[in-house]
Amino acid sequence: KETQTTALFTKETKSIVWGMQARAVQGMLDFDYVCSRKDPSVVAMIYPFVGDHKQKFYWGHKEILVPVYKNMDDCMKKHPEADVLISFASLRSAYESTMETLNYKQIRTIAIIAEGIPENMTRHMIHVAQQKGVVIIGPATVGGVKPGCFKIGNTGGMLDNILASKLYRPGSVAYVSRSGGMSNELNNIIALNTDGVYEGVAIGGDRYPGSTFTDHIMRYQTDPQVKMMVLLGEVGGVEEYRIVEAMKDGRITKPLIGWCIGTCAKMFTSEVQFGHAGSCAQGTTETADAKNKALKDAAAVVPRSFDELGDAVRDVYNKLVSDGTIVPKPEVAPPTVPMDFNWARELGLIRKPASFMTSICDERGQELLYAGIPITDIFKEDMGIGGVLSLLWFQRRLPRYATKFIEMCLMVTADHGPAVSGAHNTIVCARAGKDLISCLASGLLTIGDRFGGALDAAAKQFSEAYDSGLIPMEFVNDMRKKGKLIMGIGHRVKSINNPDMRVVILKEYVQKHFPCTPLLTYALEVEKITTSKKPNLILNVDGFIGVAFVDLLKNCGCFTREEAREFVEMGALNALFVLGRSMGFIGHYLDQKRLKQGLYRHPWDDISYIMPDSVDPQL
Ligand code: Q5B
Repeated sequence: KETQTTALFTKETKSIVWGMQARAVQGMLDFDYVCSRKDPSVVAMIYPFVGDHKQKFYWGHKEILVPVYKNMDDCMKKHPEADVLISFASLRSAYESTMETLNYKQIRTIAIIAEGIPENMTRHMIHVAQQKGVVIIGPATVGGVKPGCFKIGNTGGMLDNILASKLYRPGSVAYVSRSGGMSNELNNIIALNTDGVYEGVAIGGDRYPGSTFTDHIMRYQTDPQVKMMVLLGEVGGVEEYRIVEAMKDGRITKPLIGWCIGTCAKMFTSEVQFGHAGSCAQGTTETADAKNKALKDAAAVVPRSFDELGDAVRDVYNKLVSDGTIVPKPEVAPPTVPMDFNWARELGLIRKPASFMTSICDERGQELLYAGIPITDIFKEDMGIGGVLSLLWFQRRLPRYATKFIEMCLMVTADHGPAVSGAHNTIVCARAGKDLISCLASGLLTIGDRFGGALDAAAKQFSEAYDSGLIPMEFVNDMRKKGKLIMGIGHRVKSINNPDMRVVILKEYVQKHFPCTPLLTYALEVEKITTSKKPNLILNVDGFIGVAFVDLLKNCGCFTREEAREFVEMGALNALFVLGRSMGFIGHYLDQKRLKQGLYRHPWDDISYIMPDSVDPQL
């Protein structure tokens, strides 16, 4: 049954796009703009998986917002002016959403892009659409285009292609094809050989297309603007014979150039199924050769091969120009649409300095890279957390003794009980009901010069003293004179009588494995002097890691002296304590939650309340 159709699209056509197809929508809006349409052809989108919102698009240079609706009903009610629905629904949801669309009288044309919809469902959709007088284009199609008026989704390709095929203004030639890809080829052939395309529809490659060759050719026959028609059929099916009949019985009177692709099928020894579901000859009448012959017999212009299609189109066009049927119009340049930034960059037309620079990690490729090393190699080489840290923090593949030292630093600083200031704050915060990140942050924010954050300052003070040639005693005296504490010296509970085993472990390792330890030796001399004054003025864990790390940076052979200095300046050494102690703080947070500890309130008897003796009566 042929669907009675008139003009499907005009310069005022408004459509709704089903699916989050931002690129296709932008392509439609760019097409509208080069066609000098007054308004965008896409008024709304439907996307059931996200709530109602707006999507940003370009209208020429300007940014515009297109509403996106979760429910079709809301969308239809808000946009009664839309009479086309372009469905990018998947093959699983296309049937359901099309059936829902058919409930809305405002929609007169539905383009279904999905390929692979079960044939029984397609037939039912077509049946209901025909009853309601709705034209379906597709399934399994790119859609169609009416130059100067409207384009469905991705039809016509990118903007440069649309401009090259002059689809921004109408010509005199209307075509219908099955294939979307071949319709692009037709746009090009027609633009090269005539005054251009008036309208083109790709009905889709399924065995049961929603609208047929005949539906569209008959529309073109009745449209006075169409002066000649092109039919690009293909092997399989009998649709082309309906055109043959219409030509024979005089319903088609306009010149028609026809070609069925797939003539090469005869070169195969067995039956050939081409790309489309419907492109397989079920008998000799369905072969491309048979259909080409029938078209020719019915007085269609049929070239000898597809290669000669352009020549055939040009010959017919020239005749129509010379007999006055077609009067070519003067060309008017279309408005310029700014090129999409990403596309321009891909073409190498523009360059822009990046706002961000990064040199430690690259996740863009097939595999994640840490400082250029693929993550699989990091595991293959068993680089461990010390290796990862050396890549991400120092951009170096440090020697094994160094990465092991980093791991030891993280291990010894991981925790030092609930009484230290950072852990205490984490615990208080956890007991106030806060979340993990807040509690961790509260602990981390406590790290500073006095608690856990003396590594960098110790490294700097000791290095400066050592590099300026001060002997340890001069350094200690100098600091006392200045009234400054030596960073990395002193501990609240550890002393020479109660040595800090963390420092003992690290010292043994460093003295055994590091190539040389001049700064550590210097710091140990300083410790001898300070502990002779007070036994708790030991080289503490912060101080030890600080000076040992300077020895590592300066003597491992991986850094220049300036790089070594810069890492200390940047705070890389305190970072070791921060990272290590984060493990402990998280542990304390989890511990408090596990122990179901309630809100902490400090006892009054542990607070000295010191009020001013009396309030000054003058005040
Ligand atoms: N005096 C750490 O002080 C502490 C002196 C000094 C010269 C010094 C203090 C200090 C520098 C910063 C530092 C990291 C506050 C410590 C850490 C991680 C931890 C923590 C844990 C963990 C301890 C008594 C007398 C006074 C002072 C003099 C003290 N320090 N002189 N240079 N550095 N150090 N921080 O015991 O004549 O009597 O007036 O600030 O390295 O945070 O476990 O707890 O893993 O979590 O309270 O290990 O040393 O000593 O202030 O009462 O001073 O010694 O001038 O002399 P104390 P104070 P005087 S590791």
